[in-house]
Amino acid sequence: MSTVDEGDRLAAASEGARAVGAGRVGIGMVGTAFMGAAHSQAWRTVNRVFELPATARMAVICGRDAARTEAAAARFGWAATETDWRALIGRDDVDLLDICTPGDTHAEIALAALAAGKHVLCEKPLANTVAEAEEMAAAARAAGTVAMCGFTYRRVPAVSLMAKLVAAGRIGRIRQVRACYLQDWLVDPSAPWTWRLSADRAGSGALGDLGAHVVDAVRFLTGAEFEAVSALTETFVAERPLPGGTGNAPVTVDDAALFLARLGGGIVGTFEATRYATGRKNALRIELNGSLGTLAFDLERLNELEFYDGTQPSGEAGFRRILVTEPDHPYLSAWWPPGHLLGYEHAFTHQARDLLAAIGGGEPVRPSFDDGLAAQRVLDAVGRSARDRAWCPIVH
Ligand code: SOE
Repeated sequence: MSTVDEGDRLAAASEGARAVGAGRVGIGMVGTAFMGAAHSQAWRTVNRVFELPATARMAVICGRDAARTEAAAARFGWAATETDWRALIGRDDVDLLDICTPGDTHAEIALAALAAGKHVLCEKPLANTVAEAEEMAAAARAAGTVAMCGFTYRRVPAVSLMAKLVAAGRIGRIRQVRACYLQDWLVDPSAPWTWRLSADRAGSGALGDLGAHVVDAVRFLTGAEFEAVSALTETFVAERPLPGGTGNAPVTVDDAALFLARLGGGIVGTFEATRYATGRKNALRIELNGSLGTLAFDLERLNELEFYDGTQPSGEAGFRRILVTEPDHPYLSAWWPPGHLLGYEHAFTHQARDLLAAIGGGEPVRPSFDDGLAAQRVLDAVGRSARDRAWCPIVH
């Protein structure tokens, strides 16, 4: 561990020590990869940006490999390390379990944390099956602690603004939804196998990884539940090389999922999640067509929202681009002056903000584990519909 890293780590620990008694919330995070890094950035930043009734203390990070976890602790600013997540459950310096692990471990960790009276932040999708998600949601309701599912895109300011405009009736009654999440990191057949390509580990492929975000965002924006779906899925590359060149492993999940849906309120929609949209790197796109107008968002232009106000005189109507960086836009008053733009990571800091506000100030927390369960039911129905080549109803 380098001196600088040790310095970061001591700074984190001393900051946490200062916070003891000042509404401190000890965080114990399981996972050291991409989501572990993103969540660490959020915990490190949140109290430096937002005035909150609670302060996050980055108490302990947990990973199976001791050396890699030590390196992550030094790099990300965690005060301690563990190699068994069960140790976090028993630590009295951990008030919140932050689960950043593959989907096959979410239920076991979350249930143990809730039973121990901890708050929980669980990465999406909530679980790999509806049964697991039902158990987790019931445990969260019984525990009475704060339990959030990490659908961070609700907290991109432009998406939050989109929800506010819908709720204010600015596009009237929603008729159609058009939503997709397009990536292309598997287009190269030589891209190595990962746990995300195993149904046992990940539950599903693009559907659960990317489609879950689409489902949650549409539930959040419309306030409507998915009622029935008709789907198809495809796996384009059936096996991939194992890292280290020790042979190949089968791909047992979808590479792409496409589905039609009926939602409450008479809404109809078309949906897509794929890792084969060559050239599209991280394009979560949502368009809502209403009786009075349209709103459209693209994650690859995440500071912008397109708005067509159909109430304007036809000679003046047209799509306008709202640059969502004004201080009265959601979360923006804490950041930079208009036009100075936010990024992917800021939604994670907003997620941490809302968690601390819920823990320290009793603010309601969404998306809850019940939201995670609702999304899981849609994912499950899409999988069954694709398998059975038939419409599949969804019972919530
Ligand atoms: C997939 O590549 C992924 O990392 C998702 O797992 C995340 O949820 C999404 O935010 C970015 O893309």
